[in-house]
Amino acid sequence: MSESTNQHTGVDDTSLNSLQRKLADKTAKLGVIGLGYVGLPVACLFAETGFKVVGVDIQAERVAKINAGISPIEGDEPGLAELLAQVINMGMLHATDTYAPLAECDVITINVETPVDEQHIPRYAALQSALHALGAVLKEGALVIIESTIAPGTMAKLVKPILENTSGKRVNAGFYLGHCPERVMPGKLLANLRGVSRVCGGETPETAQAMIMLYRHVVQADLDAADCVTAELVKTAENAYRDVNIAFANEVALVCEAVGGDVWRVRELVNKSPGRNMLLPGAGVGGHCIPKDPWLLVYEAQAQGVPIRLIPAARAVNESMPLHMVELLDEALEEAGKTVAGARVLVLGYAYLENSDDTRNSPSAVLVQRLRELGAEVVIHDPYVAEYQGDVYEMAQGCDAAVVMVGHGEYRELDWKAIKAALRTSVLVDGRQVYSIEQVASVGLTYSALGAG
Ligand code: SAJ
Repeated sequence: MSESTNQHTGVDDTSLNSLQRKLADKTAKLGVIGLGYVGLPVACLFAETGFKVVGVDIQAERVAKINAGISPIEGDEPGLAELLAQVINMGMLHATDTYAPLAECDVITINVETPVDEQHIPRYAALQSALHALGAVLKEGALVIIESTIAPGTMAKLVKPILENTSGKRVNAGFYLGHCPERVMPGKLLANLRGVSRVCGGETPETAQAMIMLYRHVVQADLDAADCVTAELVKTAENAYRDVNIAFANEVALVCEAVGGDVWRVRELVNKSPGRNMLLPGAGVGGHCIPKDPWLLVYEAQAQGVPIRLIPAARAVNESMPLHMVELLDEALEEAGKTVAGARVLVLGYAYLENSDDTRNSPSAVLVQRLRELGAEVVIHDPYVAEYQGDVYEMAQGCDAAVVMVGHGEYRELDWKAIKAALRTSVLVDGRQVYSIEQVASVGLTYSALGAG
């Protein structure tokens, strides 16, 4: 057996050894498929460290903007626009809407959307399309890394077979394969890519080591070697963990309402107990990953008939919270002699997260739809979402209630005397503990807070 034969696979690792050398001296050519809010910063960071990077995206206008050094990513992403302009001007990054240039790439990451549908089934059309197109041009000995979040089992059952069948190469021989799930957050894309640890799941331990060599150029945090299924499990479990814990806080809030407690005070005192960290109850759970990843985590196990109960139940609790806000509003309006039907309601916050303009899976959308179904007139304000910006005091004019759905900083500074003066009926429903009862009682508002009985 020659010295470069791999004792795990019995395959000559020459290509992996040469790839590792190219990763060490940054002569490896990188490809990034999917130039969205994950792929674009990934491409920029590797280009900044000295790799030649080609980015591929199916949206021609996005490709054109990127090649002009203009970031297509909405929202405030510190440093991204400047970094993109820099790497484009240096000629280290080039974007294209064709896969042909990937034929020269030694490493290709795939960063495309991996949504679940209404029935919580993963929909991998974008991933499958990228894999088929990549397989057709895949270079001998190239390393393919899936960065998108995927259900445990997907690398083995979907990614590997498609790449082998479309490239005619065998994994660990004609190409190498790994999964390094991204851990980015809107508003902190570059900071997270540089500063948050990552799991490098390789088809073989040697592949995982090659991945670590690549990411070490960008990531100043732990890079943990693992196999692919572990990497799939870690990313989906970490977000399911958060979702279940938010659901726990939400259910304690419902208990507090029923028995006359204040969940915010309860949470504060619970968290004084060693090893407790109760999260924040709230008007709902939105965003691009927390509502989706729990379903990816449990998909394969459920398909095999394993009784999975807690994680779906937590999803149901969190999905019910915007509707619970409608119930709180209904009770508060009734106290003021009004009904939801015919009421004019000011919704404060449409983004899914405080101080963000991201509206993906926004709980406010669920609340607004329900209010309209019940015959209310809805006025939406959000200082970060362009279509809902405006003078909140003017928007409060003639409304019967204000409902706080998002804890934007601006809402913590509102002049409630002025809001009360503008409101037709003085009702405030607070879904994010933006106010204290003392603050609002002093201005004579009928105040209803999530989790305060
Ligand atoms: N939320 C609550 N209560 C909480 C925390 C969040 O109701 O205690 C709600 C938020 O209002 C929002 C939703 O949940 O609607 C999601 O909030 P999030 O803070 O989890 O923010 P995300 O969706 O951006 O989650 C990301 C995730 N990061 C990655 O997937 C890489 C998540 O794993 C992180 O834990 C989270 O950021 C974070 O810690 O900020």
